[in-house]
Amino acid sequence: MQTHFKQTLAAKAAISLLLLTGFTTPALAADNLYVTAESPGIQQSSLYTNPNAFGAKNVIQDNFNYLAPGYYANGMPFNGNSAIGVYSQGGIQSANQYGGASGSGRYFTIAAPFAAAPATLTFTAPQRYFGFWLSALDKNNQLAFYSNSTLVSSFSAQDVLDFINRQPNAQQYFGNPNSNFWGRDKQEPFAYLNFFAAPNNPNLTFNRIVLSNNNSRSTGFEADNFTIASNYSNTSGRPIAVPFEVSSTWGIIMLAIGFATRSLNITDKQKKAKNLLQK
Ligand SMILES: [Ca+2]
Ligand SMILES: [Ca+2]
Repeated sequence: MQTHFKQTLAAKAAISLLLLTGFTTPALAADNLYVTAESPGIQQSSLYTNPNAFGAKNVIQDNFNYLAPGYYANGMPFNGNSAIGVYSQGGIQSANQYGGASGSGRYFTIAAPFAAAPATLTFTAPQRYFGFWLSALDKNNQLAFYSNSTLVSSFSAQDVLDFINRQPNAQQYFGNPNSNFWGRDKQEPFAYLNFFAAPNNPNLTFNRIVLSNNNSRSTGFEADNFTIASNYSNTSGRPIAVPFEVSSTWGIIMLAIGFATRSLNITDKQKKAKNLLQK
C-alpha cells in the first residue's frame, strides 16, 4: 500500500508539474516585463525627462520630427542613427488628431494608411527599458519583445484599454490631449506606456521589438517618442495588470498545492491507520 501511495503522489506531482509548465508559459512571458502607464496627458518618458530620478542609463528618445512624412518601405535608423538600431519599415505622418506628441512635428505609424505588415525595431545593444506614447490606441495594436530569437513578452493594447477603463479618471485618457487637436478622436485613449525588463531579474534584456496591428489596415498603430534605456533602478507610472494570465497562474499553482496537500493527507491517514493496526 505504501508503495501505491508513493506512486500516486509521484503521479500527482508529475501532473501538477505538467500543468505548471504547460499553462504558465504565457504568464512567465508576461511577468518578464513590468508594464506601466503614465498619467493622462504625459507624452514623454519620465526616464528621458529626468533620467537621474530613475537611475536610467543610456537613455535615447526618437521623436521622429526630423523625418519627412511618407512610407519607409526599407525602414529607417532609430533616431537617425543605425549604430543604435533600425526600424524594418514604417510610416511617418505629420501631427494630426491621431498622433504627434505636443500636437506638432511627426510621428510613427504602422497599418492605416500605410502597410498592414508588422514593423521590427532591432537594437544593436541589449535594452532594459522601452517607452512610447501610444496615441489613438485601439485593440489591434500589439507588441512583442525578443532577446535575439527568444520571446521575452508579448503585449496587447486591450490590456491598456482594460486598465484605463478601471481608472477613476478614465475619461481623461480619451481624446487627443493637445490644444491643436483638443478632444478629437475622443472614443480612443492616448497614454504613455513604459515596459521595464523584470525589476527582479537584472540579467533580462531585449534587443528586438515587433509592432503589429493584427495584419489589419482597418486601424492605425500611431505612436511617438520611442525611448530606450540600457538599465534603470526605479520604475515610473502605474502598473497595468494582466488579469487573465496572473489569475490562471495562481489557479494552477493553487491546484498543484491542492493535489500535493490531498496526497499528503491521504498518506497521513494511511500512516495513522497502519499505526492503529500495529497497536
Ligand atoms: Ca514627434
Ligand atoms: Ca490607432
